[in-house]
Amino acid sequence: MSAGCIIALVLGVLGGAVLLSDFLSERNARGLRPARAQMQGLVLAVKAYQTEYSRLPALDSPPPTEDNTQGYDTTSEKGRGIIKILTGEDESKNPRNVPFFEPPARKKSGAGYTPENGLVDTWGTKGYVMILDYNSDGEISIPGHPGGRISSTVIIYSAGPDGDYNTWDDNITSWQ
Ligand SMILES: [Ca+2]
Ligand SMILES: [Ca+2]
Repeated sequence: MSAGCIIALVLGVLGGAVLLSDFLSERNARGLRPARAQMQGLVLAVKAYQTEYSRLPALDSPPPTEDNTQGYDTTSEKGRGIIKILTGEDESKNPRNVPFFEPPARKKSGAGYTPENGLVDTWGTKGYVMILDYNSDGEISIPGHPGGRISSTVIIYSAGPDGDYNTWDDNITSWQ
């Protein structure tokens, strides 16, 4: 192989790598804004539910008396249950059938909502995690930040583009 060929090959590989990293960062960035919007929509839905019914949406009655510090993943059974209350699909917990939350439609990527799979984040793999102030002290411990507390009745976070809840650098949170 001639030197020219090798240089062309190297440039081609480098060019491909640049294109790939551009593609990946664009894909990641594309998910950020809608993820934030969906999480904000959920926070507002919980607060609107609270205003309407003077309690937090809960799966059991009587409701829990301690914050669900581990959170409800919106793709898990519990998380799906909360979403159904907020969308007005669960008449027993939302007797006035108010659609507090309008879930995003399911996309080919797997992102979006179906009653069977729950709400999948904008990167198409993980759910959002919701923590609710069930002990009614107006505060919730910040996950991943020992000792940190935030004044709110609901917080939500996403695993971010990397799909890993434990890597906080890219996680999207409702409180920042
Ligand atoms: Ca609390
Ligand atoms: Ca992460």
